[in-house]
Amino acid sequence: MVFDLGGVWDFQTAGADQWPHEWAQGPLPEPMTMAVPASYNDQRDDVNLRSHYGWVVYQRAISIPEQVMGQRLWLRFGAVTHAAQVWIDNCFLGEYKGGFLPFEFELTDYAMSGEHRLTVAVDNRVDFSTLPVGNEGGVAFFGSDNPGIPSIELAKTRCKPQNRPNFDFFNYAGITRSVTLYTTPRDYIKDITIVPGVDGENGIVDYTVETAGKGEVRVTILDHQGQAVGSATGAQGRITILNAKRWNPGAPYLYRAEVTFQGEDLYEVSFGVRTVRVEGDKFLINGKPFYFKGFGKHEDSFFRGRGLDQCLNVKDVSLIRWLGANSFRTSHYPYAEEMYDLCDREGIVVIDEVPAVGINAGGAQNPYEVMRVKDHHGDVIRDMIDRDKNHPCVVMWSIANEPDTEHFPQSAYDYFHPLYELAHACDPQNRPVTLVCCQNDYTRDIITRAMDVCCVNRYYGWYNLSGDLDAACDALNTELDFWAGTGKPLMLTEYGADTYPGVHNTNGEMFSEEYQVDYYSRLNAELDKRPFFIGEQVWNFADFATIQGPMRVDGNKKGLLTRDRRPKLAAHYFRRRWNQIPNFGYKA
Ligand code: GCB
Repeated sequence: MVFDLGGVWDFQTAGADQWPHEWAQGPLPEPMTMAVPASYNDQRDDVNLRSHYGWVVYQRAISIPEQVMGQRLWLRFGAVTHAAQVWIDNCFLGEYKGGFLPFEFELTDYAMSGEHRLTVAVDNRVDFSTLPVGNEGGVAFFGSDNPGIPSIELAKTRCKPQNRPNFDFFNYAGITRSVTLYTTPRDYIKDITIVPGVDGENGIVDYTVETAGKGEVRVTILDHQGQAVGSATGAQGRITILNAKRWNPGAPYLYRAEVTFQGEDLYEVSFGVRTVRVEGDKFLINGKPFYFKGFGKHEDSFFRGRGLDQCLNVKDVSLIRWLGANSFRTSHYPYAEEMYDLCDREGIVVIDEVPAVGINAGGAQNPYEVMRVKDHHGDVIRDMIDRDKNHPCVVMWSIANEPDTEHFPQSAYDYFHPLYELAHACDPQNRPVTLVCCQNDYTRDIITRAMDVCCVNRYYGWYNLSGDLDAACDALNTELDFWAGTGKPLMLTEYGADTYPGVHNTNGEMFSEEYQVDYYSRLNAELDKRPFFIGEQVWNFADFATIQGPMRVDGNKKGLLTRDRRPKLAAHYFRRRWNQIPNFGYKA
């Protein structure tokens, strides 16, 4: 049984470093209402919520029905950003660090049937020990300030403690994804791992079932119509599907593995028969050279912030298809599990990224010495792959976005190479692994070229050589010559231009809708000439919220769509372009 705990909870803001733990012992003293799941920042018209620093506390009553007694009872959170401490009545259940992955607690020994109080304290602070990375100790730093001006330096020391993200998206926080109570038998299925393969026309399914307790495991594979097409017994095994249909981008086919344990516990997982591998400078899906057409995205919307919104996810996937795209990267954190289920069903290809963004001090410091994230970084890679390993839509893991790979190239190599190996070791399907690098002196960077695919974010014509598209194309070509020499596949995981919707300009100058179209059409013409160039993911799918600052007018405006998902001129340009580019064989 599964009980959804979404709804309107009690909520109260607390201190920066601490929250009063006595709040867990009874009703919150002065609660306000807050919807779950959703970020808390934009739900109410209160600047203190938008800019809150530190802890908040959520609370609600839960009712445990008599029928579930005797079974195991679990409390599961899809994600709480960025750290959580959870209490049931007066008992501390535990804590979790990391804002974008699920965690759970067993309640069996804590909760009898009847009514209980659930308290969840949430910390939104980002610093040198968190992923994503933020400023240390709540001390203000404003990237654009001129250093050394006495009045400004003094004012900075007197600022109230605040989050200054080392990343370009609003630091939304709260209970952002589903909260559920669910039951299992005493002996139960803990995990299922599926590794699909192909043998001629047949599909191969290698499976492993992890259980608590001993007993018979049965696995039945069902096709789309619910017809059994293969079965086996045992916790590990291989099943052959005769004449298996492939899961393909844009043409997905899903099978279902129905697993029973001791005849009592039943668990189902969907999967696709497809292969992924890099060969030379090609990215092969089902043995055919795939071309990525798509986006970097964000989980971001009005009012909910980064909260789960299934309707928005369906809308976004529909727009991805309308645009003729086939893929996106989960920049800059793992998305809600529901989105991967949807992409499996819709045939959208996903590059799955951990929240490792901001490991970069612009060269001023060696981030690999001053930031304390390495162990946590390994944990989020392990946990993300563990969560997403069975999804056919996921074709590559991204272990970071824009770390410093240029100023301390050897430190970057020593830091990331073990993480690259860890990602490979964690993935039963052994998908390609990448790291997304920022605009840099690529000749100094030795780790990006050590990845399976070289993924680069480039802003020639925007942040660099601003407004001069001839110079931008010149620079891009010089860099493309360099990557040609590596023999690796290369793709752009970001390129883009801020575009204020409704600004038009006959000269096509920056910020106008015309400039965004010119920018992409000029650069794309160069990319099209390069056979090793395997994909264009624009920045960004839609406009999104950021911290306020002189570089951002009501957020980041590089979307092809506005934040409320209306097309800019460039969306129509890409729709025409992408509908003419096939998923396979574009650069064959
Ligand atoms: C980047 C970052 C992305 C930013 C983007 C921008 O390189 O990866 O998070 O939003 O640039 O628009 O500046």
